[in-house]
Amino acid sequence: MSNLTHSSAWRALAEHRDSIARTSIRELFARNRERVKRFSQEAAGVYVDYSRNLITDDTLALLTALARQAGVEERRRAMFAGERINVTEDRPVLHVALRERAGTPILVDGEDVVPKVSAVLARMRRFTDAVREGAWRGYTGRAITDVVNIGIGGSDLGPRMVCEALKPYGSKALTMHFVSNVDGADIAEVLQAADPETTLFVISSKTFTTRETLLNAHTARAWFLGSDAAEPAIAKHFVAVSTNADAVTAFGIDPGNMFEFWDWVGGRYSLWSAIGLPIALYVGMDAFETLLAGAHAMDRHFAEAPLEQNLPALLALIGIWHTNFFGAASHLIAPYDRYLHRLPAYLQQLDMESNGKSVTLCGERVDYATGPVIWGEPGTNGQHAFFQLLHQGSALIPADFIACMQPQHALDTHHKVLLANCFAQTEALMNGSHAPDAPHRSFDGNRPTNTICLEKLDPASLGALLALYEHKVFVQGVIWNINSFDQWGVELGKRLAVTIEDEIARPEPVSAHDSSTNGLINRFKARRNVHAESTD
Ligand code: G6Q
Repeated sequence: MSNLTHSSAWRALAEHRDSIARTSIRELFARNRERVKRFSQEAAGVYVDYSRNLITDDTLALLTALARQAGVEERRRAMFAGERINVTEDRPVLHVALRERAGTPILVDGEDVVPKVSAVLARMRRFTDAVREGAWRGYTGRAITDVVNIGIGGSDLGPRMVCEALKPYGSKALTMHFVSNVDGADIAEVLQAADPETTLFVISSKTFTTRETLLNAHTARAWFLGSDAAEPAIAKHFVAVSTNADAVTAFGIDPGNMFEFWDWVGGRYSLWSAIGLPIALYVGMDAFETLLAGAHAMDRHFAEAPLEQNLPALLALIGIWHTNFFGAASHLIAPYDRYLHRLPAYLQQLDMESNGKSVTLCGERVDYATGPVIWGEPGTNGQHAFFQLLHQGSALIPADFIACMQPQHALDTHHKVLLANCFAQTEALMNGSHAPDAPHRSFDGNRPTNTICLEKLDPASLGALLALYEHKVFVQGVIWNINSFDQWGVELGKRLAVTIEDEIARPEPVSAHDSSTNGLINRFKARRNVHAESTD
């Protein structure tokens, strides 16, 4: 047994689970007509109703005791103080410093990083203003009309999701494109419609060594130079966002066109850094800074509120309740807002790359479940697809429903219907419905949900919403005693792909792998040859 599952707080929760499992969320509502008042809260403009979970005052007292026992408050302090809490990479974790707009010093190795952050933001402002105002022109003197961000993982998902979410605030003069996949179809689709005279490429890569990004960047560069443009024109059409100035220079981008960030910003936590350059190009620097301010407001709430009233902590603890005490293996994100359609994909990386770990900080294998599978689709589409399983399937799937009170459009009836569906689903999931003569029409109910409400999806509320999830993931990682800030699990596949890429390039068949891998590589080589001969 691990220290965690052996601990008094954990065992008390297990006992409590056995007694509360005999009741239902519906009964808890019947017992206390004011229940929602007790189990809902607002912070940084985000209202969370977490009353539709199988929790009582006792549950929350036991869960917060678990958090305290696990050292959540101490680790929270350590993160904000810039301590090296990412131990396997020996780095601080300071995405919160990127949103520290009050100038409160945050020290890394004795140096205040806040002025560095401000200096990059000022450069981003000068550059994005120039592009948006048409002062930054392409090599033939025409204004930029298209921005292509080339990046993957943390250098793609955040900016892409935010640009989608903030579309109503985006420039009408700029079309944003995001190329991430090494599948040539991704960049080919963008380039076939692009005009080299008016296209700006943002090469986003923290390391500037990522195979996919560099291959796509080289393809874009070759395409650009294949037009009438000559080498010096690259300076007008290629900028980089990276921590690696040498590699950026080697690629052929002037370091003067590089926007810097730092190794204490994790990839999946980097949209707040210069990785957010596409966001700033699209919505303007004022809106980008409002996004930062929204996140900062949630940071202050997370840093200061006691765990009992701390929204990220409460969501984390309720998640732990479901994952570790009720066996929930996945968690649904259901945004009832079309502009948030990339949010589930973004949260998949944030949560699953952070907490998809099974070794503790002490190097021991865990004997409890850690991060769940995160998935989702916007409502109401999901209702007509997989919601069947939520209502009547055999798996317990807790869900976050996200609703905005004000729409981004004038179609009021649509918005009423949308939110009516959102509220109806969570009610149905909780209450179920009993059909004594028709078991196939019975719904057990008792399916837990949180409903997260924003007044309106705007830069400030989006920033706060994303920070809410970041800190939720942090708290869970602390309780599970894992490192939420490394990602060694993605390394092995990357290494093997380099070997296989080399083998594919050679003429002889391979035999060094298992028979399945050998067979697939050799089949591909043989079929490529047949195809090459037939097209000769
Ligand atoms: C995120 C991960 C990963 C990373 C990509 C791209 O936390 O580290 O998704 O962002 O592999 O890396 P580069 O930005 O270095 O190209």
